[in-house]
Amino acid sequence: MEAYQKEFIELAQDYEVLKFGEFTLKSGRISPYFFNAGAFASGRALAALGRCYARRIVASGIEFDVLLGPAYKGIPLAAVTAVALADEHGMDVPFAYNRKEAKNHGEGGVLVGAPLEGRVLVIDDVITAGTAVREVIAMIESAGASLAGVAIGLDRQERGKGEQSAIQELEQAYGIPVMGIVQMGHIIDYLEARGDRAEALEAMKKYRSQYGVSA
Ligand code: OMP
Repeated sequence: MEAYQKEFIELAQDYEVLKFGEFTLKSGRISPYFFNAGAFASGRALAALGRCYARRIVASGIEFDVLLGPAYKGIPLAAVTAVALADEHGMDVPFAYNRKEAKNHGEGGVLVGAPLEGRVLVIDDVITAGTAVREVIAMIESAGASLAGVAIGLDRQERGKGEQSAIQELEQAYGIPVMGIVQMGHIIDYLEARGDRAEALEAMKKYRSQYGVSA
């Protein structure tokens, strides 16, 4: 595990973004953990979060023309990532986001910020079954742009419709990389290394054997 990945898990715990217990997911699965990116709710947390996304993106070597933050949770994530790319990596990249409902006055439309042109890198929080991200991909295609990849905070490494993870399905369907700052396996490794939270660790392993994929 890289230093920024450990930092990310610790940050998520400090801000109670990462919680252990019993949670019903959008997919209907009952999960022993939940990642609520909305709880990164202070200036220090957001600054650190932006640095983690930026490091993951730069480490991947992906080429793209514009960052897109899907409403709602993706918007601050893409904004802080754009700031960190500029401050820490000298990359000044265009930034855009969407509204959930089209505005029919003023500048109008659903897209705000830089024009959605060329290769679009989507910044979002979590992918479980991939439903949310597929909606964003449709929006990019209808704007006439192309998808370069997706950067997320957590890859839950869960099976989608078939045997593969939702992320593997997306990567194959669109021929793009989907990169998580951390994966569920990193959280398990982290808990194991610390040697505490034995109950949460057991529940995570059980959940992984039920819904998880190996890679
Ligand atoms: P999919 O659309 O199934 O990929 O689920 C992704 C969405 O589920 C996220 O954008 C969240 O709204 C929500 N979610 C979390 O935020 N954190 C989790 O740990 C799990 C989920 C989830 O419901 O699967």
